[in-house]
Amino acid sequence: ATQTATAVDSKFLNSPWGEIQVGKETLTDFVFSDVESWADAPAVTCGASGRSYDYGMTRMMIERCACALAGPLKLAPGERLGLILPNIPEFVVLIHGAMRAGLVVTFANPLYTADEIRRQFSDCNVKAIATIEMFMPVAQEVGKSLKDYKGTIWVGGDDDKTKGIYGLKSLLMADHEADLPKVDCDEVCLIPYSSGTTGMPKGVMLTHKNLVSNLKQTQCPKMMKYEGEKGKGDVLLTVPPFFHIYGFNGILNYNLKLGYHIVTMPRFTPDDYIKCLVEYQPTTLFVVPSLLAFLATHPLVKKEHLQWVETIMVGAAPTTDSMLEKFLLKCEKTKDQIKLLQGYGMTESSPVTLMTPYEYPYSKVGSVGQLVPSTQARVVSITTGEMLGPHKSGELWLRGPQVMKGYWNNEAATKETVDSDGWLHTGDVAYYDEEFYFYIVDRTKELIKVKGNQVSPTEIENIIMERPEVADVAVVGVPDPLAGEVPRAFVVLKPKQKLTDKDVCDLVASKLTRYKHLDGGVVFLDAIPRNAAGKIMRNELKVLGYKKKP
Ligand code: 4UV
Repeated sequence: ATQTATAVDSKFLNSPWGEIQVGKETLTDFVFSDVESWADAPAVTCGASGRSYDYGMTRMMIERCACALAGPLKLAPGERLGLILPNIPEFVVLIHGAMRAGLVVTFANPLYTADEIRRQFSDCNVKAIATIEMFMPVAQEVGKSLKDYKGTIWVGGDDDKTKGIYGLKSLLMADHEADLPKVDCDEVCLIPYSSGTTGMPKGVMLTHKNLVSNLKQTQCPKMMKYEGEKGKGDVLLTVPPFFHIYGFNGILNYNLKLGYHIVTMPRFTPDDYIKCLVEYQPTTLFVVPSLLAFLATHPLVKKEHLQWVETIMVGAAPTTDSMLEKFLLKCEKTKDQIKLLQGYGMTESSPVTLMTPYEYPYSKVGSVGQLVPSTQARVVSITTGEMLGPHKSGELWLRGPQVMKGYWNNEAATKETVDSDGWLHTGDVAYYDEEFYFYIVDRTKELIKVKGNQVSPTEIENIIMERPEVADVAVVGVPDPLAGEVPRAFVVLKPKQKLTDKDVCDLVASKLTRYKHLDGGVVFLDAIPRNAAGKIMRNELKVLGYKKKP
């Protein structure tokens, strides 16, 4: 049975799933509100080392962490903590400890270069960093360049007060006196970075209310029927990073709230992943399309490895019907035996706005689902600005309590992205059918998605423009069977200048993390197509780029 009833007028669509009660809880209080019911059950286990904390212990460590951040580290409410962490159990302790202390967290990909992390952490005034041994040199280097820096928290290491280093274990062991603040749900607690529709990555200000609303929306009993399932011993094996909004709110908090046992992997390798499948027998997998492709097609993955899986959620980039079919074939299971869910989201919307309901009609497998509760949509003609009817593609606009407060320190970008009526202009092209299922078909924004990771063309273009030989440059995404998309640079050289494609690729590789490298190659052109306003005509380049092999 599909839900079809929805209030539609000519201006916008409402969620067919009604409304949620937007609460006043902080994120940490909400996520752990049922913890007494499963205090002894495992909460987070590191799939690599076996290090594990149960729910009661996790909650206690969060409280102690909050006191330590306010006590010895002297971080005041509203100040920023930067995380440079892979997926490890202590991620939960640090991020919720910080939020419990009224701090604002920003997280970075640990594989970012020092430049990339410094740019983000100085932009939002990070005052302390938490990391593991492998990234201590980067953290210390970045920390030195930050104003009023208060210290580095070393997960798995010891104190070295002369260098401003605090071992997490000793912070948690000592009793710190601290008056923890009463945190208001309208306060910002997280600033993840997103390039949005254009330009460099920007800080996305998310409040407790934004993030809690989104958990309530995605766990709405009517839409998801999760009520009776909580705490029944489900196991989640997860790879998507907690330093991205999908990993943090869509996966980590989502499954902690349900009392699931979360198995983390600090690093993905096929062998380690399969070992974890066998050892932990997960009932639930939350993946990005490239990981789904691995499960569906990699010869090392056998149906026995997936025999416990009941639910699989795919999000953060487009997937195809045929990949979902291949996955079912690999499992040798029918659509009735495995729940295949898809979600569509954005950092700017905490992240989920569309999701396939529990009673999923599998004939709609190419759909990213319906509006989650308390969410409204418009599909707007790109040429006329009018609201479009079913089966007509236009820009997707969304509104709801999960939409960000705005971009940090960037009013112009905020105004361009969230209009005065509260509509988030997604920069994605979508249509909906008669039953109000949505289909994402294209992107008008510049963003490139490599294995679900955001790549800002502007960031790469700025680096290439630094070369004196270069007159103009544009970067676009080109399709890739494994990664979804990869960046390709179109370069115009100044007269009589020489530069090889290898020079350009090496330059980008020396400044940016691996997935931002120019795996789509370099194409030299006489001119970059630009419109009258000087804006790069990216679609034209895409058409050109798809035809020309580098
Ligand atoms: O800002 P961001 O990096 O955010 C995300 C968040 C994704 C999700 C998806 C499902 C969940 O359940 C969840 O918790 C989080 O990716 O990138 C936003 C852009 O990524 C593309 C689209 O262009 C967004 O504007 N995108 C995200 N999900 C999908 C997608 C999808 N299912 N299909 C196609 N494109």
